[in-house]
Amino acid sequence: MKPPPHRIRHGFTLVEMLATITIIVILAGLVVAGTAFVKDRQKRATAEIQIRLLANACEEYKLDHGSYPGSDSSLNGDGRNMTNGLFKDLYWDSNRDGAGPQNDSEQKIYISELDPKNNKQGWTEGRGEAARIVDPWGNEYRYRKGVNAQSPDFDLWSPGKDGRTNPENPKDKFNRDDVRNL
Ligand SMILES: [Ca+2]
Repeated sequence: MKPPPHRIRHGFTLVEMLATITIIVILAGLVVAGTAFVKDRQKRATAEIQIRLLANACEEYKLDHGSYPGSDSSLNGDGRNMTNGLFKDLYWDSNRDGAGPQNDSEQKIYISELDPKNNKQGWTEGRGEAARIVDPWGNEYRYRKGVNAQSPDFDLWSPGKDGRTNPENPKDKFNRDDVRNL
């Protein structure tokens, strides 16, 4: 007499499948969140380095010209739309004759890495003399030449991941992720 056939289980039950899928989804979520966190940390570190490069160049510019880059209109304000002026003073055309770095023997280049054609830092946006300097999140750096005309200092910062900043109110929540020169 033949023994009764054993029931052989093939594959998973529905509950096992659902449990497995749930675990995979949770693990994938953790990986994505961790990767985003690491990328954000890297962007902050890059912004700190770029701000240091720009700030050092501003100091060098002041040694040569007696004042920091930018016109007096860069006093006060929220620091918006100032990086094209910085770009021109530090790379393109510090004596403002429009000739550009390649055509001007008197042009002093303060940061050669600002060359838009060799954008290894990924921080120039736009071509030629119209270029602006952007942070690792793609937002323009903010710059203002001190708090008032008597102040010899300057502010240079990134609005951070949220792209927003409020220099008039240091306690504003938008300032929490800003990256500043120290
Ligand atoms: Ca911010």
